[in-house]
Amino acid sequence: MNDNLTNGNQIQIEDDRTGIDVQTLKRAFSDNLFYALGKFPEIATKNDFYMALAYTVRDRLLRRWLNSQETYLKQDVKIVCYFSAEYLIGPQLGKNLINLAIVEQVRQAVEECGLNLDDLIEQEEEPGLGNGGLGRLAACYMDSMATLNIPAIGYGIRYEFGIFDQEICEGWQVEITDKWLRYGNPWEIPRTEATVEVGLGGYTESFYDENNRYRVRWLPDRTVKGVPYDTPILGYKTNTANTLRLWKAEAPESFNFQAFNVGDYYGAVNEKTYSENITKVLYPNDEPIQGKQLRLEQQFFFVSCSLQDMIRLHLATQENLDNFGELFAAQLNDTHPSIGVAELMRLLMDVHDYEWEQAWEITQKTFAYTNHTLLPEALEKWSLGLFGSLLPRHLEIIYEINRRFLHEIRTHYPNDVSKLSNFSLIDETGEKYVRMAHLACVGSHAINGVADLHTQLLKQDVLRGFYELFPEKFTNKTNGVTPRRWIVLSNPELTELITSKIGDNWITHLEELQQLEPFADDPNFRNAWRQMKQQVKTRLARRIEKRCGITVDPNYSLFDIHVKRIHEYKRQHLNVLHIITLYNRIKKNPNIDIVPRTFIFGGKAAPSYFMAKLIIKLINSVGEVVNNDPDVRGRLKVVFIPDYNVTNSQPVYPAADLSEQISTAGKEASGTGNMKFSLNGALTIGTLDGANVEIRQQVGEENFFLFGLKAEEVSQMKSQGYNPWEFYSSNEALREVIDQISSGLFSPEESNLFKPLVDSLLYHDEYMLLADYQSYIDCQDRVSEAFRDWDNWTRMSILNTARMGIFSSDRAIREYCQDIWNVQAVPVKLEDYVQAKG
Ligand code: CR1
Repeated sequence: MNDNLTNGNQIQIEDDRTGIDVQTLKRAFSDNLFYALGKFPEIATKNDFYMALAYTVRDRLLRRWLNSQETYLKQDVKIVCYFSAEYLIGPQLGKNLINLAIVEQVRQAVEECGLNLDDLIEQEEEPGLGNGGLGRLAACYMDSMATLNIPAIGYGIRYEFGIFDQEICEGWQVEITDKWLRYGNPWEIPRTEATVEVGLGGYTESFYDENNRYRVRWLPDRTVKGVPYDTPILGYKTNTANTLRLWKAEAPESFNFQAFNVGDYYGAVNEKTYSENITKVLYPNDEPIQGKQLRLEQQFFFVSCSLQDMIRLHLATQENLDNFGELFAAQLNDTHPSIGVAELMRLLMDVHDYEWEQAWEITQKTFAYTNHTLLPEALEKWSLGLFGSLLPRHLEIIYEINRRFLHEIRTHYPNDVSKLSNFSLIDETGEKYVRMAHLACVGSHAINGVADLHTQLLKQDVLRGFYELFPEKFTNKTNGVTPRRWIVLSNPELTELITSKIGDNWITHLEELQQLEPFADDPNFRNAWRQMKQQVKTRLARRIEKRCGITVDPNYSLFDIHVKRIHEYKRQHLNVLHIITLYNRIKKNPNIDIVPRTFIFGGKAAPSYFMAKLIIKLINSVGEVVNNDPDVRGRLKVVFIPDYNVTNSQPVYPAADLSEQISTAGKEASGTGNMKFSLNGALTIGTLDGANVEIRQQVGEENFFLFGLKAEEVSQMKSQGYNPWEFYSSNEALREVIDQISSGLFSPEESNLFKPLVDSLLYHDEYMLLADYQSYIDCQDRVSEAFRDWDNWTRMSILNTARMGIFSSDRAIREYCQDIWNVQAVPVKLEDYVQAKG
């Protein structure tokens, strides 16, 4: 062994930590159990075994990780910095085994130790550091960037408590604190040496520096330490391992000695708690929370930590920050990190002596902004009072950005004063607010939506003015999902079937799924496909039995699945109206010939979102009646899978026959679950909303079940004065369903339970359920008819998978690299830190 620790290239690491043959893996596993966990097999818990295996796998990532960081540092490469307040990376063990290509060896190694790999994989508690689509998208993008050898850092927040765990009690959602760090997190490494400080509050003062230049400094009244925790993100069968760097807030000193000296012991400890609160908990809302100081503190905290970190990295090899924007591309994942625009300006001017013009140029060159929502209530804004008291210097900078921007507006539209208030970064229509989307738009060189329709609507509507002003900044980047997690890991049966026909190149070149198309006409392949589907449906059926105690039939019943956050615009309750409609048909004619269906729901409701929680209760109440009515004879089953998260979603997508994507047109920015389903061979019933539009184009309209109003019809009908009551009173089946809900048929103990929901449908129906009801029912009838023809259904299912290749996150990342980031792939060579044994 060479002990030279001074020269990085010479460091040697035990090859028990890198070897990937079964015997070495076995030895390493026992070693980790003993030395890292202090256990031997006889007294080890399942979690000890999981941890020992996780450490064994982590060891095998580290060389690639260190090599990647070293490569980036040495070569002045441009690095993507993804700024996201949320990451839903899901469980890491299974994914890393696949990316390292050591699944089979590890399976055998643990088997020889008397353990089962799938059990150990299931043991992992996922980091639920996000709410839904936006956080999961960030995780898919991290995976694709590593797989494509794109240098990248994901910056975010290490919430101590992620999204709450959901339990269902008597049909209601109950929230349980997510203590995901309880048993330790084997995937992260704290990098305390890279700790930074972040200021908050206080005031600013101006002064003249030694060169007699006018300067401003910020004198915060609090500082918080940001400690980075790094997780390696390895690409698929490549040496690139990028970093997910999440910041934890800590008090600057573990004790405020001054306070201690004067005897205020509790006050001192209190301050520590106060600082650490910043990264304590994820806001469990999938739309922004207005006016919560802690939320703004979270956003500023992680953005400031990250920008300081980037500047430190930059100055390690560069003389100054002039070329900062040439070496970093910072992507703002929604407006949550958009305070970064003002913070980079501050760091450049107040800390690094840049003049406004140059600082602004660097800032705009560095940032780009992705919008993820069209819901007007979801546009982030902060009241001036709150903003100014927390970030006084940033407010000044925003005023100056605004002054200069509005000057341009005046020149551009000399005769239109209304433009000023429309464009202003400050909303002055009532109480005054900082408009974060406006800040993101002016501070970025590129702005994008996440599906064709969404980008169009941004241009026409939400960001219309900005589009008129700088059309060249706008592009569309349709979302994508990673085939590694969403096919290879989640659906081994499908993976094997596809690979048996077209090889395995599709895993990194998803367009190659096209080669499956001819097999859609091959009866043998269709048979194999159908059997595969049956197998994964059986797998899910067993879970449902175990988890919910409900028996469902994977053989003849159509699995009709609706999983996503619970939200009125996503219209889970429209699905319920269909279930009740079918139930009524059976009640009227118990011998009716009906296609059996299993309705599967899953998703969390924001804890303060009353209507969403009532929808969960409605689903479960309807299930209670339908599942237990002897007339139904098991032909309809309703299941609510509790605690929908990445882990629990993985067995769900593969088992779907039908994917419910039924949001009100114009409301869902893209959707990504829609892609996961169709890639796994589900057919979609959907509106022309978000990426559904493009999915339908790809798979062909004959292989997609379309219904409902189009986005422009929705706005038209709204502007003409939509009256849901007309639909209610003129449609008998609909009226019956609504009346049953309001009469308490599904809530015998409390007949008024669902009144708020019924009233909101009858008197407002913001999301047009009643207008779309008949079209939805008719479409569902077509689905049932189509399902009777199993052979043709299977054909359509194959064609869905075969034609979905463009929805890979690899494709999306390539587009970001070319059109927005101007970043190239940098292959990483595996440096030989380790001397092979023997
Ligand atoms: C959108 O609602 C989209 C994801 C990822 C969500 C969903 O349609 O697929 O973003 N938006 O782009 C969101 O979470 C906070 O906003």
